[in-house]
Amino acid sequence: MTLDQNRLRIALQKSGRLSTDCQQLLKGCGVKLNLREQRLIAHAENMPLDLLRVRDDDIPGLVMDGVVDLGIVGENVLEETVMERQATGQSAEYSVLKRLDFGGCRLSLAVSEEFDYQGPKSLEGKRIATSYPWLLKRYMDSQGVKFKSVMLNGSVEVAPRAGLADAICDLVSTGATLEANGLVETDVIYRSKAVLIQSANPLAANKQKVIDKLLPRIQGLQQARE
Ligand code: PRT
Ligand code: ZN
Repeated sequence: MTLDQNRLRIALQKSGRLSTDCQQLLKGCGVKLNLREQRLIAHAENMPLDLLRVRDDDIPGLVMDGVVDLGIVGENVLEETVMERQATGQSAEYSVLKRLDFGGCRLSLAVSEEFDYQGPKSLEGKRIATSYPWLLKRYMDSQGVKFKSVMLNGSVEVAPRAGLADAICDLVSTGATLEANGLVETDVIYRSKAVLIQSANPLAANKQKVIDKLLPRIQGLQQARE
């Protein structure tokens, strides 16, 4: 199966915290999907729409490079990708079609319970483990604090205990993970929700029609949930 240029292409997280909500959203919009196969691409049965199911980290780039028309991704991943791409001279254009009502979380600094934290200045020259080096740098720059970032794509919360870092900058929702690791949340540096984004490339009229049908339905679903 390949992507058909005449069908609206949407990139979604294949499996993870956003995937169930994304599937529910499409289902609620009346999109009939055949997701039983663990395939990269899924066709909608009742409208000209295809899903590309990938890792969430790949979604902003696929939209910005115009490989897909739309994508659903956390603002945290989106904003991090924008900063990284801008810094490396790649295009980082897109537009937000809709902020969604799921995937809520915050990106926060946290230190161990024993750390005598007196504000961001306490982290001057310290090592901070994170998967979001650009968002972290923007915040620390705004506070005028120099630090060393330790890039980890997983197990960020164990970094202080393992002696890899003095603090962490990680996503938090309930706070249970921080607590279980003896960490205390100190600064919220970014608040995030899932967003529906669109490529900056001009869209064919037949694809725009599909979007015009979906958007009011998403609006209606969200209103009903409020
Ligand atoms: O495989 P793939 O790369 O697609 O997935 P992933 O593992 O990178 O991402 P995933 O599925 O964990 O998260 C996808 C998106 O969900 C994130 O980018 C956020 O936008 C959003 N989201 C919402 C969260 C959380 N809440 C969240 N709590 N993403 C991660 N977490 C993690 C956090 O990193 C920490 O490990 O959950 C833990 C903390 O949770 P609490 O409840 O203990 O505070
Ligand atoms: Zn990811």
